[in-house]
Amino acid sequence: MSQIRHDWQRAEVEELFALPFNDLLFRAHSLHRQYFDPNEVQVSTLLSIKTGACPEDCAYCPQSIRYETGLETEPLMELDSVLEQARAARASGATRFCMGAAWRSPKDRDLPRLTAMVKAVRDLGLETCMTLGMLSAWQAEQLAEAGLDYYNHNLDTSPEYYRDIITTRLYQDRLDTLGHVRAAGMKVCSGGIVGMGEEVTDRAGLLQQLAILQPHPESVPINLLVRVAGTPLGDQEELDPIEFIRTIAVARILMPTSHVRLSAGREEMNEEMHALAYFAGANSIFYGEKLLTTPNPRANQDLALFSRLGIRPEQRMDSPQDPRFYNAAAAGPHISPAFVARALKRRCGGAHGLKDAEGIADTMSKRLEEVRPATASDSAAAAEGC
Ligand code: SAM
Ligand code: DTB
Ligand code: SF4
Repeated sequence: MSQIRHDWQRAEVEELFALPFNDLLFRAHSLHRQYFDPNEVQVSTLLSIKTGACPEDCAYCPQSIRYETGLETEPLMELDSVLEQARAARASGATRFCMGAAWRSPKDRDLPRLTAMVKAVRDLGLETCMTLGMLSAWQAEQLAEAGLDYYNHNLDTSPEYYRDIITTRLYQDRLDTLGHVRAAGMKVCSGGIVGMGEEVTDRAGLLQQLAILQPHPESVPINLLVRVAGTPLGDQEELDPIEFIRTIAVARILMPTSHVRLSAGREEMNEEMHALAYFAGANSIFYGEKLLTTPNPRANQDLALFSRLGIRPEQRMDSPQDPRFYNAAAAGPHISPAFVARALKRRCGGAHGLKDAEGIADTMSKRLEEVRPATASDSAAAAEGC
């Protein structure tokens, strides 16, 4: 049976959670080595481009207008200030810059400012990611056209536990946004939060929902709840760290070709727990001293641990300046025609139609299902298109 499955049942996922810890970690780590260099971790930096006063009621979130968290609100940042932060992130070694806004969804009139940010950050040679709330199909297309690489939108928890956490938008609204992102040809970043008082079955339900998406999200952030005073979950009991590591391992098994990101909550994790998470299959982190509004370990702390563990920060391989621009490993487990069409446009000018793109995307995706990591022939196959 293929290791890349989209038909996971909740009961099967629960069985994985119930495995003896060593068996679970062995299985996760073995798969991890088949698809990734186990000594590489991707590093992304986050910036809050619009802070606080969000109308939604997400029970975990310090940025909801409904909770007294003492947060200072800030309107949408100016382009120059965003660029200043992006340059600093690049200088400290980040390869992806993720911009987050405390919105239910962006207004159509915000799009010109947002697309200008995407273009300018891209021009610095950074991969771009945004998380702005729900998107319409048109908004997703605008962002994709500007060159946005990833869109982050989390399912957060299982469909059943969801209603205990958020009442102002539906689970289906989130799935619809992910559909628009995918249809526009962007890579999907979607994960959730653990430690919100959910049961194991909810952690299994969250991961199962992500794993039945076709293709899987290229990036899967696993956040450990940051308990912020003033939010309804401010006094939530701490999650057993072993359960957290199990969640990472199960995510790795269900989505072997995705980057699994050790996201919020790292301030609460010691170095041993970080090391265990990397062994279980985490291969991406948010890097830099702040997440959106809460603290994160300092970059030099992460680098010092990388050095002790022999881990290298992953280098990006899909820059238009890079000869490996078409490297399939960087494009994700599934290459959409829209992704290839945009790549062809940037690389070869407007000489190719969607038909060329469809053929190339198909060949590359098939090869990726068969062989990992991507080989030089992936690049060669794609280069035939030029
Ligand atoms: N407003 C947009 C949205 O909700 O889609 C984008 C920003 S929102 C802060 C992005 C994600 O951050 C949420 O979906 C949630 O998973 C995560 N998050 C927010 N507060 C958190 C907390 N206290 N602990 C862990 N994760 C959190
Ligand atoms: C994600 O999954 N985690 C990040 C990012 N996507 C946007 C956000 C974490 C936020 C933690 C709370 C805060 O700093 O406000
Ligand atoms: Fe708003 Fe996003 Fe926070 Fe929910 S998670 S309250 S949508 S900023």
